[in-house]
Amino acid sequence: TLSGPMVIATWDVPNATAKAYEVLHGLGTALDAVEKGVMVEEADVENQSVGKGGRPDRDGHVTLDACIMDKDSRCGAVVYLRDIVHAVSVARKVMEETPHVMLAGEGAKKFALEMGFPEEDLLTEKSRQEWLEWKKTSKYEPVINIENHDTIGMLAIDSNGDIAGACTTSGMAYKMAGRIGDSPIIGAGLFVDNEVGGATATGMGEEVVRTVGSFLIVELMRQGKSPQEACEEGVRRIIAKKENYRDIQIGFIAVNKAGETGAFCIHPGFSYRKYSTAGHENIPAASYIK
Ligand code: SD4
Repeated sequence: TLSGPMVIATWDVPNATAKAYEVLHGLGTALDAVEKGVMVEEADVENQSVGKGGRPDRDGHVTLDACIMDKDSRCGAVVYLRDIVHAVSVARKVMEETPHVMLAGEGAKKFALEMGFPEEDLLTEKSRQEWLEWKKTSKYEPVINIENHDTIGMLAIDSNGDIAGACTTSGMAYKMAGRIGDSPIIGAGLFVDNEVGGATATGMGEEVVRTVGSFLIVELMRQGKSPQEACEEGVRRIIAKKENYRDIQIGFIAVNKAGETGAFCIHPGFSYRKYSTAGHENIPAASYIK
């Protein structure tokens, strides 16, 4: 059974989980915790898979995807958002201030500016130089476990026992212009059902979308699987549908209403951060390929 608030996040992102836990510890909501938590990675230019400093698409544009979901199954998302650092906060505004769930591209940016978000160039010199280097061959070959941190998906349980989640990314490096991944798609990159638990994904988004990965995992937990068993089945489902699964990485994390957690991935190297009353730790995920 649950003993106090907790948060988990994809990859080893101690600053993000510490921020989220600070919110939870101050009796903040899970919704505030996941937003404030993932914002840390969005602002961190060293993380080249999220927010400012993210790797661009093949035309040199950084485009962000993000979503957020709360205890009442309210949700908001932005896709293909440019020039705004905190995509997750725009997603939250979509949830709270509009009759819609998802805004894209120009419309998402217009809305963000109306809401007072600052406009900013997201392409750092480092990411620009790497892109120019990539352009020499222009080969789209997503790298497995880039730098051991990537898209951030976060799930939190607050002191009321309520669950919320958020997911934010700059997507696959050098994607086609206009490409949207799993991360902003409710049910794919993130899903929360406050009666059951939550799940979120990282890795090759196309595969997560076509198996509706996070929704699948939450439904498996509803049927009685542990978070660990559910994450394993989520990965197995992808492997069953993908002949060359060895070429890709997928990582899932999940938490249930009792605060039990689980994680599973295709290739070794994926881990998740957990911050609870028991402490703050980086937990390596078991993998399908040993
Ligand atoms: C996407 N799932 O856009 C994200 C990106 C990611 O490893 O996690 N990359 O498909």
